[in-house]
Amino acid sequence: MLSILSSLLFAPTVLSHGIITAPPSRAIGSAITTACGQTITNAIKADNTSYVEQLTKLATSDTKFNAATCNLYLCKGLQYADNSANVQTWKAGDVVPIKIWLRIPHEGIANVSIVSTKQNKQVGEPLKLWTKGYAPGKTEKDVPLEQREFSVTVPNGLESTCATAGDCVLQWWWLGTAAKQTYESCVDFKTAAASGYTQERAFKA
Ligand SMILES: *[C@@H]1O[C@H](CO)[C@@H](O)[C@H](O)[C@H]1NC(C)=O
Ligand SMILES: *[C@@H]1O[C@H](CO)[C@@H](O)[C@H](O)[C@H]1NC(C)=O
Ligand SMILES: [Cu+2]
Repeated sequence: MLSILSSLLFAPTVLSHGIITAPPSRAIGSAITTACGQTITNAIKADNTSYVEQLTKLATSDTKFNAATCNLYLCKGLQYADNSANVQTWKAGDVVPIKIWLRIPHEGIANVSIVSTKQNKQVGEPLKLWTKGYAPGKTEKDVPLEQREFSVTVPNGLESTCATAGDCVLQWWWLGTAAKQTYESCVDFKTAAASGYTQERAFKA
């Protein structure tokens, strides 16, 4: 009982917990303030590894928060317009190394997926999926390295869906199941024509 109480009392609330550091992930700018209001911008500025539930709570206190333009459950509301200088260009078969700064672990589930931003819908299967045991322990060192540094392979079939920058993101999504905290971090990318891939396949075959 006492331990439950103290863990509630001392649960970290402000300085939380994870973000993609490579490739460059979405950051704040003027567009998120327009879309989400100053309170959300300030919160992400203070801690860009914070969790979505904290932001949704803060949003209720800001009359400038607009759910129609700010979906906190997609890239934490971070906007393409603030990140158009950081668009990666990938083609099917590319192997993309990803690095995550996981400040404070909360054991749970996670995945890395391509998400179409207009519908906030996953495109295809997750590129990485942890159905349990993601981010265990108390400090970053407790989290297995392969959960923080790994590669994904760009799948086939994104050639038209993700040809235009801003239409798709690679999203890292993590839910601390006991903490009930959701983390999201997004990389903007567009796909290049897949002709090179086809040739390479034909050559190897
Ligand atoms: C997140 O914040 C850290 C400082 O705490 C900074 O070094 C890093 O560039 C920021 N990353 C993004 C994507 O905002
Ligand atoms: C994968 O991540 C998405 C967010 O991008 C989330 O909505 C979905 O529930 C996750 N799926 C699994 C199986 O973890
Ligand atoms: Cu936490």
